[in-house]
Amino acid sequence: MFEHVDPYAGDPILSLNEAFQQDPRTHKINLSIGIYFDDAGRIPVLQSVRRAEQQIVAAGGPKPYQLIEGAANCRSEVQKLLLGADHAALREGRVATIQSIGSSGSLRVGAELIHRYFPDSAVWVSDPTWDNHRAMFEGAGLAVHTYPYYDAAGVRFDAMLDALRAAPMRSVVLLHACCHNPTGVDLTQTQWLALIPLLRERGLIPYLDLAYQGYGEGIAADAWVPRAFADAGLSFFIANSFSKSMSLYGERCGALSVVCPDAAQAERVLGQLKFAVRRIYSSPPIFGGQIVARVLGDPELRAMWEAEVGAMRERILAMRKALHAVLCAKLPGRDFSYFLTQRGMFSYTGLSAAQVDRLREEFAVYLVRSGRLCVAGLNSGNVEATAVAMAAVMSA
Ligand code: KET
Repeated sequence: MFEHVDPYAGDPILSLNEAFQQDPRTHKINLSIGIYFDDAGRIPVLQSVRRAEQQIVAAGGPKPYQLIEGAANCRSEVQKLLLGADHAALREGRVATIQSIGSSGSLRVGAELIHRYFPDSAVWVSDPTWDNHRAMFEGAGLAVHTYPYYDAAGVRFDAMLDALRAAPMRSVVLLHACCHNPTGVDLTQTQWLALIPLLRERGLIPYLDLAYQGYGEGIAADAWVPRAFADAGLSFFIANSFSKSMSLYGERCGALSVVCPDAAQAERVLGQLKFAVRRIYSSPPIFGGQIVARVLGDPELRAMWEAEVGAMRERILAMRKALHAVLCAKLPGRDFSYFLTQRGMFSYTGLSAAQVDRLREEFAVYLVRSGRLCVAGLNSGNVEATAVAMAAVMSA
């Protein structure tokens, strides 16, 4: 019956994380998947989240189906989080938001809408990008191309603009709103502001992915791009995630927002997002959305959360410095300053796939084969060993 079914080739990130779990070596170090671990190597439960969970459990109540579009309190908190509480787009009711299954579910639902209503549009993703972007849009039936983004010399902004200028009108442009995955290198604000007129003139459809809010500079600062786009009057999609920012990975909570020209269009867009959701997974889970709504909406929990995200960001910065210091000591004369300047969870090390394989096989240090290293997996107990192993494969 199923002999013609192909074996699954595995996923470059998730399969590697599974291989790590099965590795019997006790000194193994997981720098593969984009998950924040604390200094003891555990996935933290944030205090703000724990308090919200306790309140929800104490309130009790039945578990009906969630609305197709998710909970109203969660959706409105998401809008305020992204655009700021008093943004004109919110007052004018022209943002369509659904609570979804992580930002992955959000990205995919947005892709469904694009496929249906912009059937001739292809998607342009950065080279490189998060591996799953291509798969997700192709899975929704869209063609996916790349625009130049980054090489060893840095962001290829002029080449990026040239490619986008040459893309057909109404092409979809996937952009990382902060903490670019995998490079850790974002456009500067000046570059973003130079991109906006091009997006507008070419009638391109910006699709922002905001998965690492709070890991760059701060909660509000990391929402600078969607706010700049909205201020400029662009219409755009934005998928955002609470996996990393609230350490809620397995609760699968994120959202998709579409900033529209007016309220009537936003209402139709929301309707078609609901239509897409109903046909794929019917409605989102309740619990994660209620945690998010409480943490964002309760002033005390909100302040606690922002402080906790700040501490995670600071710890990553400390690990960047520690890794940089040991590598500079081991391999003097080489430039490792990129560890200090790259932002967010990841460092793009420039290590080859062969070097990454050697790190895993010989030293039990796991990186993604693109050379992406999750700095948030480093801690005071493993950073030295990581640097020693990296120095060994780099000097071979
Ligand atoms: N966008 C980006 C840029 C991203 O890195 C991830 C996850 C997601 C979206 C999806 O997150 P969600 O939990 O669906 O809201 N990235 C990490 C995990 C993964 O690959 O699924 C990673 O890059 O390791």
